[in-house]
Amino acid sequence: MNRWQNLWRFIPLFGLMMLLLTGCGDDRISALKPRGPVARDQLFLMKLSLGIMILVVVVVFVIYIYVLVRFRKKKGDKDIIPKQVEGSHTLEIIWTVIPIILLLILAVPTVSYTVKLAENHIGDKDAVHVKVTAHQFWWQFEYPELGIATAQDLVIPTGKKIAFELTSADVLHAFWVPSLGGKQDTNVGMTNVFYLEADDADTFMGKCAELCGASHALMDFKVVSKSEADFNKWVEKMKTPASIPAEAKNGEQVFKDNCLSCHAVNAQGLGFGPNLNGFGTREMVAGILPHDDESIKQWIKDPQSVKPGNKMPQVPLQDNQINDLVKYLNSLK
Ligand code: HEC
Ligand SMILES: [Cu+2]
Repeated sequence: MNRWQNLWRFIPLFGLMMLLLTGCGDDRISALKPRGPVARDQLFLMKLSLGIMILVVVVVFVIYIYVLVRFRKKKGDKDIIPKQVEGSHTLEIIWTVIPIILLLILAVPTVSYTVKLAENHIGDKDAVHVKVTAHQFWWQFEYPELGIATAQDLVIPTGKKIAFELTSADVLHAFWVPSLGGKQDTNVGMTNVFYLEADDADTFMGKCAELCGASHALMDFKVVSKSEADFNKWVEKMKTPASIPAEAKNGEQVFKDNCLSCHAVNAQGLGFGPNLNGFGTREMVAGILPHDDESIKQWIKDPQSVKPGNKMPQVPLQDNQINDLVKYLNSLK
């Protein structure tokens, strides 16, 4: 068996790796399964450029193989050099004009979509304005016109343009929700603008797409799209102070003594850490752990073991204080 035959045997392995490593198939985080108009436009551009490239490769290879076969050295051919052709106007025009046409087909939609997708919709009466601030390693979302702020779960209405204004509090990050489109960098001292839109109600996964430190790979967030009515209900809820049940009162005190310096728990407070208003309804804890009591305890006991290098300190607490905190945090709805 020769070298090449050995290589063929790896093809199924490469195929499998491609499927696994690209995360194919999850339509809550796939640019190939668009769930909104921006992602659809971007997928169209990908298909268009891929299509043109495949066309060029196929045509070149067909001509190449045809020439190899048609003009190969035949039995009896003497070692002669074929007739040399120099300067053919027809051929030169053909191979200049065809690429120009292909580039135009590619360039016109690409440039027009690039301009369209960078439109600034802040201030449109039909758009929702969201200010995104990326932090090592969490996401802060403010809705200036609605008077609310939240973190980790970005809640949006379906069928409306979400006009983003993006910046960073520390280093370069990038905001990416593959199902809805993107991505967009967040830079310190600068604001970038773009918009996204979701077709239907679902939860999409978001990622930081720019290496930003030890826990970059854990800097996940969620985009929760709701019907307009449900979104409005959510906004009202966020503005109404949570009613803390009696069994969570101890926890509230522990929180005030140890955590309030960094975490706001009101409608639009911003602090060193995420605003925890509405924390009880978040899909995840710290963006990556499943939302349950065990995860909350694990996070409070040792945040660094969950997200190495994050900025939340380990606060020395008794187990019963942590249990009280869990009750309190879950009552923030
Ligand atoms: C010095 C500031 C600071 C203090 C004090 C602090 N935290 Fe944090 N906390 C943070 C930061 C920063 C994060 C974001 C970490 C990340 O995800 O990178 C965070 C994240 C969290 C999260 C996850 C938020 C989410 O949306 O999933 C919870 C829950 C939390 N803290 C609870 C607490 C509790 C309870 C206390 C008090 C015992 C506390 N924190 C004290 C800074 C602080
Ligand atoms: Cu990041």
